[in-house]
Amino acid sequence: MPGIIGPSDYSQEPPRHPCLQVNAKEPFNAEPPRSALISSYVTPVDLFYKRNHGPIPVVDDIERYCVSITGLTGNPKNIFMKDIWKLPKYNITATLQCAGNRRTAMSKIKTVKGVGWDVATLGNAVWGGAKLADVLELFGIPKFTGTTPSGGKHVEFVSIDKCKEENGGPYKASIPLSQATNPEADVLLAYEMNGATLKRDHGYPLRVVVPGVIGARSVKWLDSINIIPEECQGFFMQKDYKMFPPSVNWDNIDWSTRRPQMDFPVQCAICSLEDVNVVKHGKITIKGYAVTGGGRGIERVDVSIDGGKTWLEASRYQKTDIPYIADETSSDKWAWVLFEATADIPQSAEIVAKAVDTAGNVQPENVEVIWNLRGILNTSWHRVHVRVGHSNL
Ligand SMILES: Nc1nc2c(c(=O)[nH]1)N[C@H]1C(S)=C(S)[C@@H](COP(=O)(O)O)O[C@H]1N2
Ligand SMILES: [Mo]
Repeated sequence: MPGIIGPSDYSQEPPRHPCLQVNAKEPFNAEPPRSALISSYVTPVDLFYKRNHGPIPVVDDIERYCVSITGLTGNPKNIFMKDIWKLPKYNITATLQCAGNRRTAMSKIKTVKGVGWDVATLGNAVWGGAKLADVLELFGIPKFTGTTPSGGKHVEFVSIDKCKEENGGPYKASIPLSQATNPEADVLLAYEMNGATLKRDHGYPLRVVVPGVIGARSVKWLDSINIIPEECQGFFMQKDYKMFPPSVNWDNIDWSTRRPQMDFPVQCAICSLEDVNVVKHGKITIKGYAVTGGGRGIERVDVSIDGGKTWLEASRYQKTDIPYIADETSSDKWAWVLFEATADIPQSAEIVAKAVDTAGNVQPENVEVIWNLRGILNTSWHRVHVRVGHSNL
């Protein structure tokens, strides 16, 4: 595709913040320290987790860069950045979370395959861009379309990066056409993040943002959009990012039995405490995030200081720092909630947090019951241990 190159080595990687915990270097996979997440409702771009499957693409000519749209009757058509900038611009606050968030804790039950992640493989950003529904309308697909006259039912997003899982081919994923053409689903072709031009690590010049859905479907460095009759057959849709029951292992796995994971289930984590923290006296602050998928929003967060025997409800603190946008209204739907509670702990304790979404969905109590061989969707109650001790300082 003109104007953008997918390098085959790591000699052109962008600079990164020294605070990031690097879980894999090539491809670059990193998350911030968990405490960094809770100091602002909108996650600074530098500290936003970075999840890649290949070298970061390089744009050599933004004017020639375009996305090709195929699969409609007639020829492929191109859309250039100048055309995308002309469409109505939306700012959508949405939390992007990798399906592998909290994988390390799951791997402690039994080995899983995948990059190890702590609890910070997510971030909340204000994404600026055009709605995919508007772009598709430009190409003759009306809003609220489930099937095109030629039988198109899914929208596939293809990148330019080179991934070894795709034998050196690009990263790709798809979503249903009905979601893509629904303006309320807020699927964006984003060119901004937190009011500034998208950074290379996050998909410059253009990425998809599918709110409420696991991060894997928000394809970065968009190269083409294809209207297809069946969901994308790429590796990351068919041989990865599927949730299997605990009984499935690498000898009996049949990938075709499961559908690709889309919506993110309800999740939360404590970020003000590490496991294990020693506190000087008994007063602790329990702060963290809670987020759910499908646009459902968070109803409440419960915290416990006795391992889950008794609970108190946390309060929310947030939204004081969206400087960018006055017309932003979407955050209750797609964004996380930051929560806070304080408690006196007389002795060493297990602190627990669990969230409930507006559909009444709750997190599973133990990671054992949701263990799966790829280590995705660890949404079990988050537990940290605190010891009351005397500081030597
Ligand atoms: N082209 C491309 N898009 C991609 C990926 C990728 O490796 N290549 N990784 C996906 C995954 S698994 C996640 S969780 C998010 C991460 O987005 P971020 O790096 O902007 O945080 O991007 C998704 N989109
Ligand atoms: Mo991911």
